[in-house]
Amino acid sequence: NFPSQTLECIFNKYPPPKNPSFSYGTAGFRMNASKLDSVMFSVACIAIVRSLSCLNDSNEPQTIGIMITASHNPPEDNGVKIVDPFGDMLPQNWEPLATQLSNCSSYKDFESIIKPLWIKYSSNTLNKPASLVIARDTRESGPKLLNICIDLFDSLTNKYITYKNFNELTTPELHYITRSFNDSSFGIPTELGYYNKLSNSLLEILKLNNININSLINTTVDAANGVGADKLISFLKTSPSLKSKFQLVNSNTNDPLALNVKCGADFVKTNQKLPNGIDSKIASNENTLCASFDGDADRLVCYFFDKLNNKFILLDGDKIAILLSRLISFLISKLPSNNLKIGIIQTAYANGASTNYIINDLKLPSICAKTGVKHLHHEALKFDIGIYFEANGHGTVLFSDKFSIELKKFENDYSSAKTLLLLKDLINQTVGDALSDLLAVIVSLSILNIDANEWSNTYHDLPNKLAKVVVKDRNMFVTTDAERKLVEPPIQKFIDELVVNTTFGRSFVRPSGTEDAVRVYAEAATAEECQKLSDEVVKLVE
Ligand code: 16G
Ligand code: ZN
Repeated sequence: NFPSQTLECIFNKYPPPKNPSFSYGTAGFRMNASKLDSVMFSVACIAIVRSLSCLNDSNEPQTIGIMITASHNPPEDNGVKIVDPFGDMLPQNWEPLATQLSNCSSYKDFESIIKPLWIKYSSNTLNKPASLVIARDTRESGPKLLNICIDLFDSLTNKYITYKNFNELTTPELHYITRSFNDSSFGIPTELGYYNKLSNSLLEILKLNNININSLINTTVDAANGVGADKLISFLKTSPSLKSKFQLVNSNTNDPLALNVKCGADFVKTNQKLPNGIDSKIASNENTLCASFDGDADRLVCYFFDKLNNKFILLDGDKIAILLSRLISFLISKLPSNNLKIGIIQTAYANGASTNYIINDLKLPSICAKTGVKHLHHEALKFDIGIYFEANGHGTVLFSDKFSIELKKFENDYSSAKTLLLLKDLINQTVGDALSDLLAVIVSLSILNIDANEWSNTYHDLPNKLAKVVVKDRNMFVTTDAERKLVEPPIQKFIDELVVNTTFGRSFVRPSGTEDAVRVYAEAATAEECQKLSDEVVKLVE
């Protein structure tokens, strides 16, 4: 029961390059869009097999998602990743299969790998079809790449597969929809279902805490000229009462070449400056917060311009994690004692000042995970409330089943318990989500009764620098201790010596998972010391 002829026909329609060397990395496959045709076919096949391998209680294949995006990369790139039934990433032990299949240069090789798996898994499903959902961001190459998957899906009959094509979605919307297909208690698997879940929980939280919509901070959103722009507009159409609180800039999705150019979360975080379209006058308005999404709207950074000191102030993923933690700690403090485990998960890139604040002021456990959302997500699942953010703005808060059970005991007597339960609906439980995180930030400021300036003063970032070093072979760089220490090449003891001689010094070296380069992070008490440490570690790496 293996559709050999159909697969061979489509394989040959989108043949792989001569010596393929693709790799399913931190963010799936990602590269120049012109090279992705054969990869799309492989991914579609893996997604089918993955669906056949994940059965629900009735032994039916669960729904798997395929998202076509290259996030904050330049307009000419694209990429694709697979979303698992619960809305999380493809498990790591499936990644080698994805890599292996994409690197088959003949159909014969391809079939020799996929056929045994396809047959093995479909025999458990009593021949029920695989189930898939697929979407893309606004990139110019998106429709063509998506059609390669559709070409395959339509060539296979209903016996093999059922699927739904959502065309344009943000990455977090597709994660939400994938999960909702498999778990109806999570949500209605449509865009409208997603918008309603966000706005219903938001409006209910406001009502419960006696907050008038007009008193919320005004937000100017830079949508990176990406899919987040179209979706913010759609969201506000479904919740008109919120419309006046949002201003949208960089929303030109008709010009594919404008995507992520001089705007968006990555640009703002990397350059520590305002994006095109937001000048210092707008950004220094009192009671205004600026926010940037990235190209697929799974990352958020906030910021404003401090007119008094003529300074750009960034509120990055670390600051967002701390704000949400403050809100959660505040709400929990109003409840009778409970034994919910709260933890904050960061990566080595988290500013040392934020980690100190977590440990010394919030008195919460701080965990360091490897870079990449899947690693943080995995650690966050170990807590009843797991708050995870990368400094670059990708993150969310995961609430466990025990959290819901415990808080339901208090929900009739304590509005803070009810608010916490509603936060579980407001904050996307599957993956980082710029829109959902932004709403959570706005609510947090309002409930904690602080403005952006007070938020930024929670702690002060240590000066830091991220350098990129192009080396002969980045695979020679092997790390341990959540990427904070190098095992190979043997230069860690020299890095340690430099760090010890720097006030509040910290530095680490890790190979990039998305680019052919090595990254060097340095942090110190002053900008001068930081620059010196960075230069010296870079020299060791070169
Ligand atoms: C990917 C990751 C992002 C991480 C970045 C690091 C996901 C969905 N995306 O874009 O979270 O920060 O890689 O890139 O996990 P690097 O390895 O090149 O430094
Ligand atoms: Zn992204």
